[in-house]
Amino acid sequence: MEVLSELDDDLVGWLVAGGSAVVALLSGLVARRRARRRKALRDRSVKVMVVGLPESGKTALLASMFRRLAYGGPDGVLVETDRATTGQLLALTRAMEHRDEEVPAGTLLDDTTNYEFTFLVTDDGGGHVRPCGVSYLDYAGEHAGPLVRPGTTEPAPEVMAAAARSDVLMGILDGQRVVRMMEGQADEDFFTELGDLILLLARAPQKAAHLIITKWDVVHPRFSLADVVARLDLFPPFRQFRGHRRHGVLRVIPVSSFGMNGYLFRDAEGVVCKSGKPDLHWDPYNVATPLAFALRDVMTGNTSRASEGRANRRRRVREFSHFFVAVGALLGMISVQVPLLSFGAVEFVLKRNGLAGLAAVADRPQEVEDRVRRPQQRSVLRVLSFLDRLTANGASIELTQYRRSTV
Ligand SMILES: Nc1nc2c(ncn2[C@@H]2O[C@H](COP(=O)(O)OP(=O)(O)OP(=O)(O)O)[C@@H](O)[C@H]2O)c(=O)[nH]1
Ligand SMILES: [Mg+2]
Repeated sequence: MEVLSELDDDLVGWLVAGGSAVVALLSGLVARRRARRRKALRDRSVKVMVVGLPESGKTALLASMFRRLAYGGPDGVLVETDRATTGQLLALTRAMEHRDEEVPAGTLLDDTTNYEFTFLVTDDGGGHVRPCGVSYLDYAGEHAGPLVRPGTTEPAPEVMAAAARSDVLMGILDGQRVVRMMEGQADEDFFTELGDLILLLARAPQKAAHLIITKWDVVHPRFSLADVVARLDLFPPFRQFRGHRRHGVLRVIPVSSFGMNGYLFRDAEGVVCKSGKPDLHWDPYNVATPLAFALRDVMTGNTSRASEGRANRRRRVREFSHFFVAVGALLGMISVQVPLLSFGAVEFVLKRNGLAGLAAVADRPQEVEDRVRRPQQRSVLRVLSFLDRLTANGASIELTQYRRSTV
């Protein structure tokens, strides 16, 4: 009997130890699963990558976008960054604005910077919510050459990585070179580089793509956007690219960081000058439109992909923009499923009517806002409505529409 009871004690001890090991293992797995779920839903930031050669106007555009979006407006939405980054951006805007300063110089090869912008929304009760953001990489245009033309030298790894993870690719066409193209004097490399850029955009069908024409102040006095698109359309790679079947939208957007009012201009020698007229101020043109379309197009493009096949099929989260998944889940239109074991894929399922809701969020966020209650949900919709208004007032041509109207 004694032997038996000793055995029993051992057995009980062993079972207890084994049991608590199982409990510890399970609770570890559950904790890891929670962390994976949080991670899958945390990234509510749209990643934007501009692709432009040296001198094409990337840094001036960054400064102008910040200027346009940082001061807020009637929607109660503005963008903010941390103190150090705000300091860097204010140095750039001051250089554009101040009569005694020179516009920003070219970005140095090692000065690649990722700018993280957060939307700050003042809610109805006067509180502040930070529902989502945008990241934007600024880098020396020298990296863009090897990025668009593989096989030469390698671009910096951080530039390569940013291009791979971006949700939106914005190819930059330098307005000054566009004018020469329109005059029939495009330089030797113009169409080769344009072809390379288009190829890069074409190879990334999962991303939203825009072509931005910078320095519109030098183009517009002589040529309209329709003129420029009609000319680009004579270039076969461009024509093929815009006719390519895609989920995302494809736009051409003109911007001018100098603005159209003549405050900033180049003199006959090509030196950048600032007007001495006291009532003229730096007033960039259409510079927030690319960013506004970026968020909207990410939502629209991903919604269209999610609608493929049966509505309630499981999809892998990583195949969609993190922003789209996180916003869809926040608004209750998607449910995110995380397996207990860490090697299983994180998936999402569109909820009943989720697709209609997501489509409405992409196209008419205001309509969805009436239905949601939580401040986080309302504020993300407030940002989308704000950007919607920006796009409605901005200049652009959607190329799929263009094809329909001209065929
Ligand atoms: N007319 C006109 N010139 C512009 C505009 N934006 C930029 N520029 C000029 O174009 C030149 C290049 O602008 P940046 O913004 O430095 O170009 P970038 O693409 O950042 O160049 P890198 O940093 O060298 O790759 C500068 O001399 C600017 O003054 C614009 O909207 N209109
Ligand atoms: Mg630069």
